[in-house]
Amino acid sequence: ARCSTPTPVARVSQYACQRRTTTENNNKILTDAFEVLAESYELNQLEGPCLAFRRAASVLKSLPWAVQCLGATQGLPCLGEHTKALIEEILQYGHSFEVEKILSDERYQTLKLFTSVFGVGPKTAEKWYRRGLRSFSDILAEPSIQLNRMQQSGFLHYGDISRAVSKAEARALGNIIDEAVHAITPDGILALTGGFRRGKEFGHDVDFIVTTPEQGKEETLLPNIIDRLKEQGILLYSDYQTSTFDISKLPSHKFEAMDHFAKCFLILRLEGSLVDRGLNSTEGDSRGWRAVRVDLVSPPMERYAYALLGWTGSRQFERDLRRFARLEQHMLLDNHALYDKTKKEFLAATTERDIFAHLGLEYIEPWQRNA
Ligand code: TTP
Ligand code: MN
Ligand code: MN
Ligand code: MN
Repeated sequence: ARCSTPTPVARVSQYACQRRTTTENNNKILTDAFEVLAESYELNQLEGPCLAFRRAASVLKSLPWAVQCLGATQGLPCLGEHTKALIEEILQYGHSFEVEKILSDERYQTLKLFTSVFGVGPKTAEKWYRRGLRSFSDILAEPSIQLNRMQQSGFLHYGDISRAVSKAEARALGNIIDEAVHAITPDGILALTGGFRRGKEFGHDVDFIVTTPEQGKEETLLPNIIDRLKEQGILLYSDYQTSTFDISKLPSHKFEAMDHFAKCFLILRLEGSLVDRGLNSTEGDSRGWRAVRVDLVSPPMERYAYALLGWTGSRQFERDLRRFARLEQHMLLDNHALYDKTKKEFLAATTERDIFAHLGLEYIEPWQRNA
């Protein structure tokens, strides 16, 4: 097929942190296909090919135009032979045989189902699959399986927490957390982060940063918030992790490792009219609440900018910020700090703009980080 290649604009960077990616995706058919492959590799714990497909998807997400012929992808970074073959196949037939095969694969379907439960990762899913388990009822009926507390809550609230959270619901939760923070400390600071800060309409959870300007006081903030939510009767699950933050440590280049700030993974009961009861009606359930996943992280104030940048995402944007820092600037970046290996010093920052400037990057707004 012939098609005109778009007039070459500026070179597209291989780093997501040098691209502007809004929530508008002009190449969803292609990126959805790449993401199925990435997911399949991830479920099989093959990190390399998984990342290759995530990178390819991320590049196409940043394009202000739809790819209509293979020629149009010429000069784009991160697209290998495999991805190009997929693009060609999808442009020609509307779908990919390889992707369809994965989607109908029993192992893929089962691992995806199992990992959709809060607290179940690829390793646990794999273990259950190898034992011949194929459904939730198989798992729940298996006496030798000991679910941990997180997984128990995951099953208990499965219907609610696998349903997308809306912006309005995120706002309502923001009000609840804001009220709690300020009741505990009047000068407390609350910031929405994660996907909703990037302007997404829906999320799988709601992420907040909470802190206070008083040095050290942030340490007790989360336990106090949790107590308060419990007293209000809206705490359905809480996994609180104390800070293991060590200021003398160099930033970790490994992105997938969790950061060391105090944080908690919660399930909250959200009351009120915002709940879409339509989806519950088949259960004959007219309850006026839903369960929602909420993440809170509490960095010390002097690390606020790094924590905000790290928790705003997207994951691909974060990966590339770190990769860019390491490979292009000889610096180490993580959620806590930025270290210049040439100067052998940590670089302080009070805003995200400071960090982009340290890295020699143009500032990218949160809503342009949907890489
Ligand atoms: P998520 O909430 O997983 O993702 P999201 O908000 O981008 O998308 P969704 O709508 O599906 O919720 O993570 C938000 C960011 O937080 C992500 O960039 C990774 C970061 N993060 C850390 O840096 N450290 C952590 O320990 C965790 C749990 C998340
Ligand atoms: Mn989130
Ligand atoms: Mn997510
Ligand atoms: Mn989260």
